[in-house]
Amino acid sequence: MAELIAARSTAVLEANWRTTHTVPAAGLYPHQWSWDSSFIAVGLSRISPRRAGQEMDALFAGQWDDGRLPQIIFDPHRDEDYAPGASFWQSRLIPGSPKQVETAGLVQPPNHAWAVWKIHQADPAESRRRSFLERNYSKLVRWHEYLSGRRDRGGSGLACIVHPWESGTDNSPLWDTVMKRIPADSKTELNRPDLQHADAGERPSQKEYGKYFWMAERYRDHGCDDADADYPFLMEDPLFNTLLAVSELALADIAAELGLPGEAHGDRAQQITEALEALYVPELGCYSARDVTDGTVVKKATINGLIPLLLPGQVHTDALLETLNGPRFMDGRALLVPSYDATAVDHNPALYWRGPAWFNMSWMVAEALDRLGHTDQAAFLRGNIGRLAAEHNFPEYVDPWTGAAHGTRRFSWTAALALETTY
Ligand code: 2M8
Repeated sequence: MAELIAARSTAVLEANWRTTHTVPAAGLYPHQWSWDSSFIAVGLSRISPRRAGQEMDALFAGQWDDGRLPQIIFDPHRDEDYAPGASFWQSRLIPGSPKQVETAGLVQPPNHAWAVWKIHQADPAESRRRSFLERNYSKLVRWHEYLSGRRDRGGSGLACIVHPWESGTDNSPLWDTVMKRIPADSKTELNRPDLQHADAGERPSQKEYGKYFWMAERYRDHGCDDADADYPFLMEDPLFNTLLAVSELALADIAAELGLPGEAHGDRAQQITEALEALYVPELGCYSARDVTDGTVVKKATINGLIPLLLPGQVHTDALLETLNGPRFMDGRALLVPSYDATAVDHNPALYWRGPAWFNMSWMVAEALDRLGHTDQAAFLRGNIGRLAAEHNFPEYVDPWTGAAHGTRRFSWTAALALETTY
């Protein structure tokens, strides 16, 4: 079984490779996406550390002067095939943007330092031969400085996201309340090439897209400078900030390997972990998101709120595990972890980030369970990741209860993480 999964995963990754990087899926996602590339590179590192390094190099080529790693690096030949694309962002006109490539102005969750450290660990000799860590350490430090500096819009020590796309969990119920006050009348005409590749019932609605475009326009037209005082979407997300803390710990490991002082990274991870406490919701037994514009914490249980299980020294481990295994999530019958509270009336096991199980999330939960010594449940999730991926042609996401496939197929991070589980 493991050989079959590995062979099929490798074939998907090979087919989705485009000279310098891997696209998330041919058709629906024709450019390079930031956090996808980290997951993809972790998988690639098992079969080709060299290619994993190229994947990250291509991503860092899009870094802005302020340190940000953009959500998307555009393939100039595919501008018609995804919206909003390079012609919407016109990034070269924005001060501080890279001039060799065109990118989005937004970002995605910071799983990059974590990925770089994992790629190094997969083959340290190869990594040293190519100076992989030396090459990337200062870029990662600048990326984190951007997030901890300009993005700490609430002054709480947590980074804010400024658009649902930055969460990676685009139409998560976490954003519903704030989305209500976002206008839907963007100046740009709504163009939905995504609907040529995916069922409309499995994608965000036209109304949501109007709001997504409105926010992206406003952020772009303010020079992507994070200084727009009245900007209406400023959210502290537990998933985003957990990955920042986990990545700070990876930077501490990278610094140690390079013989550099790394205590500041450990301190920073600790500060983020402590600041996250303000996002813990005892009655849900998990973390949630905070709206920085009015200080309210959203009362909804989503997969984002369980990812803090990855934090060492997590004080709510028992409660988080109880929530994971209780009726809101696994309930003794799920094959992979649902993205949204199964007891919620609007849980929909087929709709994008509003119920289905995603392979990257279950993979991160399995990583956390392994670290906590819950190896049986980690093995259960890892086994289902590989099996469901290979059986259903590497779907973007699945029904958590039946395993039925949804979204696009031959999806790269599904393939990469299925491959990873075979090692
Ligand atoms: C989805 O997001 C993009 C926008 O970034 C989209 O819906 O068009 C999300 O699942 C996100 O997490 C992922 O990085 C991206 C590409 O796979 O697709």
